[in-house]
Amino acid sequence: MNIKQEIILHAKEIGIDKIGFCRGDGELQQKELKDAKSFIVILESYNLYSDNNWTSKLYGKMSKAAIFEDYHKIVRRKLERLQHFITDRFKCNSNIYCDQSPFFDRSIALRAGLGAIGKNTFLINKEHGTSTFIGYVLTDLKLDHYNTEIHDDYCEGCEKCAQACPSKAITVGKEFNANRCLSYLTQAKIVPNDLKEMMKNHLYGCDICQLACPYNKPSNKNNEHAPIIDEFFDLKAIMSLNNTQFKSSIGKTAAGWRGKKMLQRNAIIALGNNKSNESVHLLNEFYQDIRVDIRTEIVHSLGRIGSAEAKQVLKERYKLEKNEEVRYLITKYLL
Ligand code: B12
Ligand code: SF4
Ligand code: SF4
Repeated sequence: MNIKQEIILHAKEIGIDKIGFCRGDGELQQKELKDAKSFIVILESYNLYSDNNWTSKLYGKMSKAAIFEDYHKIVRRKLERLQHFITDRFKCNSNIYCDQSPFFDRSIALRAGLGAIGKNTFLINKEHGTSTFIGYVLTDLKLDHYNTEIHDDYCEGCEKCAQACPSKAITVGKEFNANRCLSYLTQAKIVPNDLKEMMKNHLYGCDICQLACPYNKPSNKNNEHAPIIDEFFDLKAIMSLNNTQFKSSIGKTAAGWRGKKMLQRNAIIALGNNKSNESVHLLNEFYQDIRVDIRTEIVHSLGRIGSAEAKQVLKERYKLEKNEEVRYLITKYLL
């Protein structure tokens, strides 16, 4: 058995979905690891589908990639096991990476023959579709064979992801516009006012272009990671979360890294997009918040709703608001 075959066999034993190999001896790789030679790349699949039924009108959505244990931890655990194996067996040095790295994960997985890049910018693996996470070991171990990059066009005239994308982040023939992607906006420090409407009720991430892709099917044999949180969240519940509740639930998922306030900001945007009297009522209730940035977002949401009820709430809040900037913002919406 050659080195590669031994590694593949071990990867199977520790439950790695897919494994590929490519050269890792470039300048950047050398900077990261002395005498770096190879990348050992893995895919961890996850399930995009659920049979959740949600009846509440005022709910927000979490990406399916963020309802279980933070994938960085899951992938790193598997990479660590792989790293132990190659260190013991081949006496080599290595580093492990997932997401936070100086490299582009999709390009490395592409080079390692794990799939092709789709119009939605995802790495598409024929067996697992797009719903995979990518991780890799960079090592000074030289391998006998490397995989071949896939050059096939897996999309072949399909444009379903571009048609489904609500923000036109994917437009056929143009570069991906990450600044418009809802996944980016739900994590962005500042969301431009004119893009808030598009965010609809997304609290963290977005799965729409993946759900549109024919390579993803409920019948794919993807990993079912045990959910820690629901895919759907009552917006009122998000606004009422305390720090302990947050840490023991969303805080443990990939949606937790930006903190509680970011999700509450997105819940306020979702209430502003809902435009019902019920959301006006909730926004008024949450206005008691001591955090100025939260009150500012509530003013934006009420202003965007713009109904007689929303304006009435703004007028009443104006009388009590002490912060000059928030008062000024209210007057702008009441003009
Ligand atoms: C910044 C970032 C984002 C940004 C921007 C994403 C983007 N598409 O550029 C935002 C916040 C929007 C984002 C969102 C998401 N992300 Co993200 N993100 C990253 C991160 C940290 C860097 C990516 C980056 O800057 N890419 C710049 C582009 C230019 O380079 P690239 O990623 O290598 O891919 C391009 C090149 O390979 C090039 N290319 C090379 N060869 C070829 C050949 C052909 C034929 C073609 C057409 C293109 C091509 O095209 C690729 C696509 O643009 C990576 C981790 C990492 N370190 O790489 C994760 C990563 C890309 N994200 C990931 C995930 C899971 C997500 C989300 C699904 C999370 C969610 N549920 O909301 C969404 C999906 C949104 C989307 N449609 O991409 C996974 C993707 C896994 C996969 N199977 O593809 C990664 C790889 C993290 C990981 N390690 O698993 N993400
Ligand atoms: S994640 Fe959502 S917003 Fe981003 S490209 Fe895909 S469909 Fe468009
Ligand atoms: S939806 Fe169609 S065009 Fe988009 S990535 Fe999937 S196969 Fe390619």
